[in-house]
Amino acid sequence: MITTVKFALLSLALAFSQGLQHNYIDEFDEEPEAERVVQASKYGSLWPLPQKVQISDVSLKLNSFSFKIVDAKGSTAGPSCSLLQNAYRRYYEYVFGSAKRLELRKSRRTGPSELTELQVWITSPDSDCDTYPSVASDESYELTVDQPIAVLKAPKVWGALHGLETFSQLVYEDEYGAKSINSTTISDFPRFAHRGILLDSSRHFLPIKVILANLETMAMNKFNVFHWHIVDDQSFPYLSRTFPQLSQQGAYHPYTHVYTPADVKMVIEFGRLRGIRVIPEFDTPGHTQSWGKSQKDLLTPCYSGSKPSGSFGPVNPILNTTYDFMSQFFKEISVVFPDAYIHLGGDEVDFTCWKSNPDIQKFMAQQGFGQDYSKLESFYIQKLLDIVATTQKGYMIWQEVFDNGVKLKQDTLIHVWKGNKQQYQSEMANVTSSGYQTLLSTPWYLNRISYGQDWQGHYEADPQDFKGTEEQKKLVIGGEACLWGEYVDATNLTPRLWPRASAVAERLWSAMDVTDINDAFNRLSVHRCRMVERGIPAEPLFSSYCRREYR
Ligand code: CP6
Repeated sequence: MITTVKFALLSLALAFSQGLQHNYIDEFDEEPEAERVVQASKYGSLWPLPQKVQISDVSLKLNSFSFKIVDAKGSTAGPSCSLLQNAYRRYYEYVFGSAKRLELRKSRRTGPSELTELQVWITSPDSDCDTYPSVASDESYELTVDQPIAVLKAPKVWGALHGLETFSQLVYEDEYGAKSINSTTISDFPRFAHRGILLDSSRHFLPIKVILANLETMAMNKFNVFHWHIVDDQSFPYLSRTFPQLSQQGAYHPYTHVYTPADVKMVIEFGRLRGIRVIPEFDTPGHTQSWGKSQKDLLTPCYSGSKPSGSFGPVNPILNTTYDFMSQFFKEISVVFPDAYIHLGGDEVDFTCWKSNPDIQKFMAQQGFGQDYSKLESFYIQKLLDIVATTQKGYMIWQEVFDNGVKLKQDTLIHVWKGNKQQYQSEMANVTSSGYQTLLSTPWYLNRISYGQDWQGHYEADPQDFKGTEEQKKLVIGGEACLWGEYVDATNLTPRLWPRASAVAERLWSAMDVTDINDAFNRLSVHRCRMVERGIPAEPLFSSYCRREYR
């Protein structure tokens, strides 16, 4: 399985020609690493690296006819747990998928050193099989591979899902396509509980197929939160049962570019079966142009001098009808999306329109806000948070809401997305010293691209790298890689995201001291080929080849 790239000379030649271009094209500010070839890691192609791994030299054969993934005897999740049965099927396919035909020809019984079974043993009295994953879910597992059986032990199904992925990553192939696995002991759990990917389905509509393929790839990388930035200024593809006119008027197309209740259900269940939470974001009061297409009076009319200009700004915070609408809307959202959290946005509110509007000016004066429009923003958010709190949901918000000093419930998650390294580090320090839990995204804006191996920068960033006490560090519950959609649709989403998001996956899952960039390159190169082999068009890290290329 370990691919040693033999074409060092070829890549040298390629790099040389790129080096020549470098003299003429200024934007190419990174030198290709001409000498870099993929080498075997002692950890094989495990990604993200488990917390504790011991791989021995003893290799065992896997035969696609005799090998089975089964429930262990004492397991609290049996044949009735379709989440697990589904996963067994999936991982059997991933382990043997490409080699079954080869083996038909030479399907002799293998010798004495064979692995015949993977037993999956859920140990906790409640397996969580029929529940939704949460931030508190136990995702740990232990895996022992030893002749003649392997045992995967996990308190809950969530750990078992991760363990199955890890098991599949241990399997490799000899030059005849026969599958082997080495005797191995692994004990594993995530460093952070919240490991997310943000996709934006407003700037471009993302077909359900693309979203599901992304969830599948997330599972291969042990991500566990799909942050669905579902609507924004440009379009409103969410089909609301309570307010169907929102997508009828606000989607790019009222039938073809919408997510129906059935679509949303499918995404949520597909995620659940992979241990992935779906957290929707309905961003207000800014980023709401598409909402205004159908909801008259929801947005603030902007003025040009003493007359309305015909354009609209953020949500109108001074009307009671606004809050009636939000109550009804978020009541629906809280039922449609089962996760305990909703992302309420609150970022990038432009005050220009509010400032131009005489009614808003009057309201500002009445409330004693002076000229401080962030007070008006806080006024709105405060009321929105009170509304959402009545739905029993927790909320996530972008950092501006914290920066503006809005009074927040203590369990609010503050999502840090702005600034340079120094700025986001001090933001993390401020948020946590106020006792709030936080999530980091700033270094992981994967919509930004540059020439060269930018995954290394994503790999090096660490959400706990800021000045603060141990208590503060504990309030960092993870991070999210963001793929904003201005320049992304179904044609380029997957290769833009993968394997660059994989770098973030390892930072969020593996131990803090897993920072060896060369070992990461070696494992990630093979992991990337594995994604390709599984039908995911993940882009290459550098000059290289995969045994089975994408087709
Ligand atoms: N849309 C929304 C966006 C962004 C944000 N919110 C964004 C800002 C800067 C960059 C990328 C995306 N497109 N609703 C900020 C959270 Cl570089």
